Amino acid sequence: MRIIAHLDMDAFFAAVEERNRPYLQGTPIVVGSDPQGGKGRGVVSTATYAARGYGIRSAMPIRKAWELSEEVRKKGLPPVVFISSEFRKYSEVSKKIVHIVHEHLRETQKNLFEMEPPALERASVDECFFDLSFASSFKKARRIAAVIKKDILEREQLTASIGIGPNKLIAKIASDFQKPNGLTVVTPDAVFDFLAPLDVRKIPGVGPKAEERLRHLGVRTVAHARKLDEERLRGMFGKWGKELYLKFRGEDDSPVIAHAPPAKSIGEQETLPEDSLEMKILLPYLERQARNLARYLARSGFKSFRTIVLTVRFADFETVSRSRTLPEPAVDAETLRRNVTQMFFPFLDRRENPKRKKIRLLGVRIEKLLP
Ligand code: TTP
Ligand code: MG
Repeated sequence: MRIIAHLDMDAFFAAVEERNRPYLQGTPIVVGSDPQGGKGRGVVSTATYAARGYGIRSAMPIRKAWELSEEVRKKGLPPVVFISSEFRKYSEVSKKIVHIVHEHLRETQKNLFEMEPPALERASVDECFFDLSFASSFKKARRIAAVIKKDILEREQLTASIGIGPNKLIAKIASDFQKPNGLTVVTPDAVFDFLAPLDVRKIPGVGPKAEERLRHLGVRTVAHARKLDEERLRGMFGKWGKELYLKFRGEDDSPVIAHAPPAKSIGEQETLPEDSLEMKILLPYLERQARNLARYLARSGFKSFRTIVLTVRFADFETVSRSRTLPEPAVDAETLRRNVTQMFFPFLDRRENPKRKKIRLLGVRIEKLLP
């Protein structure tokens, strides 16, 4: 029997900022780009649960969050504190959390069996899957998860939500089920009923488009969706239809991959304060991104890169990426800067920009990283 856990930190970036500033305890906090008094152009990364009470959500335009905050301020409620995101800081905390989980798994397992350390897979900056099958019962697995949560709270003053189920799919949905600070266990015999009332959007992979198409057929919940047979789903979604058919029934046999391959690419992107088509304004952004990436590369476990990807988003949101693979691996900021600049020039004229549209966002990524 497999027992899989999924851990996801609560309001992660915002929770880290709140923890670091005890005087903000309980105040609504939004982490994201600078709202610039309601003129900012970026988006919300995340918000504390207090700020979510105002209707603020991840990926919402920062300007909208500002407006919501102004509205509540007029009603006499505490306004939102806006903080700029600092990814490196959260990434450091993320490492500590993973370390705590690892420690527990090693410890618990040693007490039980003296076996190899169990599998832990980092799924994103604030979530990981780990295999608790060695506990051999869901009851014991729950106890281990509770201890991990308690330890994260004591050592990092942060809350996590954990879901436990017979596979990754159920564990992931379960961790989201009682957020924040939740612990939800779904035993194999409970899987079918657990999923039935959920909105189809709760199934990982079902995004707004798939939701829309299902809604067209009057399908909202997983129970509804089970009325569609495999054939029908394949007709609608192609190969993915079969996977969906299984997911609606809570079936998933994907493994927890202990050593997820290290990031194959690193990148930065920025929304400009104002749309522009002026080289003088645009180039410094790319140059800074190139410098940052080269610096980051030097500190990561990687030594060199071979492929450079430039992303340009125009004012009308059309987004174009161009990549270039170098004849041999490079290491330095100067090579990166030179290539990015060359790749960028065609966007200033007819070659890549026949309508001479202004540019809204610029990004640089490096790939084919070598250790
Ligand atoms: P999530 O785990 O999706 O969100 P969360 O941890 O803030 O809140 P919760 O899990 O309690 O619902 O994402 C983890 C972090 O990733 C989040 O803190 C900030 C970042 N993030 C973005 O930058 N943009 C986004 O659109 C999302 C969803 C997350
Ligand atoms: Mg989270």
